[in-house]
Amino acid sequence: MTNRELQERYRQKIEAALERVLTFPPLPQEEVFSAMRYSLTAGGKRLRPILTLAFCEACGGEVSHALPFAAAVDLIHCYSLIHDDLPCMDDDDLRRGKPSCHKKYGEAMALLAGDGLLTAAFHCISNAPRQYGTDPDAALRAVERLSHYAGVLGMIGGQVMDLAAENRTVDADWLRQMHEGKTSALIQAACELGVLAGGGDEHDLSAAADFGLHLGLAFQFIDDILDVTATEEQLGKPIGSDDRQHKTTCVTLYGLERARQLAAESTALALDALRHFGSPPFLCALTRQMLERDH
Ligand code: GRG
Repeated sequence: MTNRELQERYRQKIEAALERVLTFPPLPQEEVFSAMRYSLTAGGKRLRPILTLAFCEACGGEVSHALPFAAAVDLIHCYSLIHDDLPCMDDDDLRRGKPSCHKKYGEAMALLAGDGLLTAAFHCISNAPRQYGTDPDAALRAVERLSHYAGVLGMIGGQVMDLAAENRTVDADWLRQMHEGKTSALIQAACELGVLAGGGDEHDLSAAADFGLHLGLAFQFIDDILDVTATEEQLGKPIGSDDRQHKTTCVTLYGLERARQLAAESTALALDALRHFGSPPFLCALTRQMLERDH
């Protein structure tokens, strides 16, 4: 099977797991389910849940054991994007080429849909021992790791630093810490949860966290670069939003050429971290693919 075919196979399994999370009988709360489904099925790359499945396999586990963890990570990712687009945050009207959740459902429903996805993520993991026969200790540890990385010391903390950086110039240390929180943290969670599902040990967790940190930084560098070099059609969201909000990015701080070098250096560090797992070809290819991405 080629790497592309394996990626597609992972994607289909993730979509099916998410579909199970989103299937509800007709209820008076239909509108919030509809808003959750709208954003969750809008066509994201599914990078994070794919990493969860791939790390599970890299640790010798079965992909089916990682599905509830992978779904949980993508539910949190989707909630963060809905909230990020709200007028009180980045105020973006377009996401993945479609009206953002609040544009379609209104602000209150978008806020609740994000909250609903966040809550569903932790239900998904804590219910996994009952629904999928997941090891309860692994599920408990997964809740701990995911809540750490998604919380104020991780993704939310990164967003707080992002808001505080609007309309002022921040230095390289600030930018790095902000990127680690906003972007690397959830990617680290995705990788660590794969290790937990695959029965990996503390050394595996630490190597997965190291990989996620560097892949996340490379991913964010490319995101900053695409914000000035890509088209709205490619990205499916407005371009130049960093500039409009007077945000410091790796492009404004270092220039395009150095930003590209930094992305390549972080990619190399991510590939180094994969050596702990015997450099699985799929994960190596995915890591390189993220450096070349155009959306
Ligand atoms: C916690 C209130 C609250 C909001 C969350 C953390 C956060 C706010 C927002 C982060 C949003 C953001 C733009 C993070 C940077 C990471 C990033 C580049 C996300 C886009 O990820 P992709 O490209 O998205 O994987 P797709 O659409 O492919 O799923």
